Amino acid sequence: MGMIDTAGILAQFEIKGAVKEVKPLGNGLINDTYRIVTSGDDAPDYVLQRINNAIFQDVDLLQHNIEVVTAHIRSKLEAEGSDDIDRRVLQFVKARDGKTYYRDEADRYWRVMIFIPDSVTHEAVTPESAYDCGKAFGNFQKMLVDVPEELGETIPDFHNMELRMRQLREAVQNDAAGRLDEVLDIVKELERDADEMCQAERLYREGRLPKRICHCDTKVNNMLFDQQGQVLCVIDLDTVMPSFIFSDYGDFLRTGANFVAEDDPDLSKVGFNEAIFRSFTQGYLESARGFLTPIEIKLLPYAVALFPFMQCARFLADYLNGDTYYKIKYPTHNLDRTRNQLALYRDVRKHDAMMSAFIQSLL
Ligand code: GN1
Ligand code: MG
Repeated sequence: MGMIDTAGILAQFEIKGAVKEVKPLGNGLINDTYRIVTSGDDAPDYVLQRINNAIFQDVDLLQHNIEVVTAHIRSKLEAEGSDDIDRRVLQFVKARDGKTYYRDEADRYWRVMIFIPDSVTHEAVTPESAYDCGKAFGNFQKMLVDVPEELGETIPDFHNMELRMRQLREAVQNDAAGRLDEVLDIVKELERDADEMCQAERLYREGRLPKRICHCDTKVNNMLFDQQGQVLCVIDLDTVMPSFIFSDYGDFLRTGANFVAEDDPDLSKVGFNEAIFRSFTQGYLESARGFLTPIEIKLLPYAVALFPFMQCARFLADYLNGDTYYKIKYPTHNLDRTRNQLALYRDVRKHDAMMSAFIQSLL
């Protein structure tokens, strides 16, 4: 915990019980997270989190989104008579001033949630769990289709492919780290498909594609499971914002359906796992097909390609910029990530027809 005065921070929130222990939780790269173990009858454990306000610059907007979304999900669960509601949606603890976050003297932002008892996270996806993940993320979007107010973007244009190409072109122009020569072929390949990959933004401007409230960070470890392996709820709500539904569908498969991790340098192992694609898609469509428009469904294979493509452009831009955004463990880490995502993109594109046929077969 270093210099952080957890007792002082926790004193700002309306928590029950006495703090017995504070221990690090999870392996997120963006926020710092701690589990607060308490003693005392009916005192729950808590999760204390420092919000990274370098990345999420409008904490007030961010927490407002989270409050609206969790309240909406809670009311949906109540209306359908769901059991165990407190384990199916996150609950935030109010600070003394009534807000769901607290800003300390050092300009750090903190929030506290109730720790969901008997919950675990998983790091790996199997064909069996992919179906449940698809259902859960589809259901998350479904519950939020009728949120009664417009939410802001916690990172403006987060998944806007046109913006990501502009940022890459700028990085190429600047060549700040002097690395352009070794990646020219990759830049060319991305430029070749850039127009196609930017079709969502064009369709949006033409009024043919909606934005909906999405999670925008749909990794398997952003979900809580119970001890029996059933999905409890979706967590890590900082990036919940209006986006194309492709964000949740495509980004899950980018990590979940790659045979290896996104930074594996052995490109011969990178590839698109069809079994996981199939079961995730089946689960997702079971939840989501009722609200998706034909164009959203038709473009699901595009979404599967879009996210490795976008991530490739983002990693490459960061490599060219001299590694200013993503944490790296060695100097060519972002280059390995770039090549990995490009290899995945190429392999996904070989599955375009298969993906479309499979989706058609489910409808
Ligand atoms: C970042 O920190 P992490 O792994 O949850 C990034 C995602 C990228 C991902 C690539 C706010 O997420 O968009 O897909 O790295 N999040 C942000 O590993 O930029
Ligand atoms: Mg996370």
